[in-house]
Amino acid sequence: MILTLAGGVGGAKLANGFAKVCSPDDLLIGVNIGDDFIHFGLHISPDLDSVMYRLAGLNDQERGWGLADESWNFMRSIARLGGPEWFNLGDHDLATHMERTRLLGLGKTLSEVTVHLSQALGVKHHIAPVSNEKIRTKVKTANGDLSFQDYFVRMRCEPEVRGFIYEGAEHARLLPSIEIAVASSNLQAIVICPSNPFVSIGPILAIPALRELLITRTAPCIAVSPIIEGKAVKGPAAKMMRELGLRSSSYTIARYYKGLIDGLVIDRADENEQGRISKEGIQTLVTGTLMPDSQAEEALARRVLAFSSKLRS
Ligand code: FO1
Repeated sequence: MILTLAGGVGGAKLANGFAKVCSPDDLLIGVNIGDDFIHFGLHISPDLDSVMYRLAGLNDQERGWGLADESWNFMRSIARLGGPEWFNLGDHDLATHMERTRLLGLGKTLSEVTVHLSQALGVKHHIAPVSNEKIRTKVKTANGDLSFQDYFVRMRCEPEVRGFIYEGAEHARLLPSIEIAVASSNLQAIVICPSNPFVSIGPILAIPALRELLITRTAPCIAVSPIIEGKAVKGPAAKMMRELGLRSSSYTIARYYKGLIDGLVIDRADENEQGRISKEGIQTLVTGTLMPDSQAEEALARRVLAFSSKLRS
């Protein structure tokens, strides 16, 4: 059994790679819910949708979020009515938020709804929110605390970050299926996908039960660096590091996860960081980590699995 922890675009890509390599019974994809928010009265779960759409082969590659072959009639009509236009909801994507909100309203949990929606889209693998309870990432900035989507979309990641609050994480119950997976003897590896450590993985690691399980883990835990040559493949991770007074590097990723990971996968471009990372007691796999297509996603998943067997022996 492999447990992957994912958020955002990089997470969805590598999760898809693992879905190509592992059978549904051997893979559990734990997904960040800190980006979730209510908009137009709808419960929107961007990271769950990114993973679900990627595994369904329906995601829009250029945007990195939402569905391909989208239309925008709803947004055009919202604009005509003077409604909020900062967060774009495609007509087909809108159905996902409507149906999720309807099912939640009937008393289903977020994990039950996620199973229902992903199976309806033909996804065979298990996609799970890391908790059925509410966790919301707040970004502390020079001009106050912002909700995640306000910071990320409305303000286009421009405000300088000072820190993060993972509201609700300290009381959130880890999803039982993830708790069982991490504690089970046939867990082969835990993989932290190349997602933003602060706003995609941070909210997951802030769940006490999961952090505890990672510290006392029996299977190797491997992270894949989302930083290559000091830059984030996508998103504000490098900018956040600089604003927090950190160097934007894979070494900073190693320090961030120190104590929770046994191995870090870094790109060939960062081979020179291998020595410093090893000094932190973290083994490294140096390989190509960019995933321009599904073949690259699958190849990286295979290399991470081989790396985990090496760490286990
Ligand atoms: N990101 C944007 O930059 N602009 C948008 O208008 C936008 C709309 C959107 C709608 C649904 C959805 O699931 C995601 C959407 N995203 C948008 C991306 C979203 O903010 C990010 O995927 C995550 O929250 C961070 O990875």
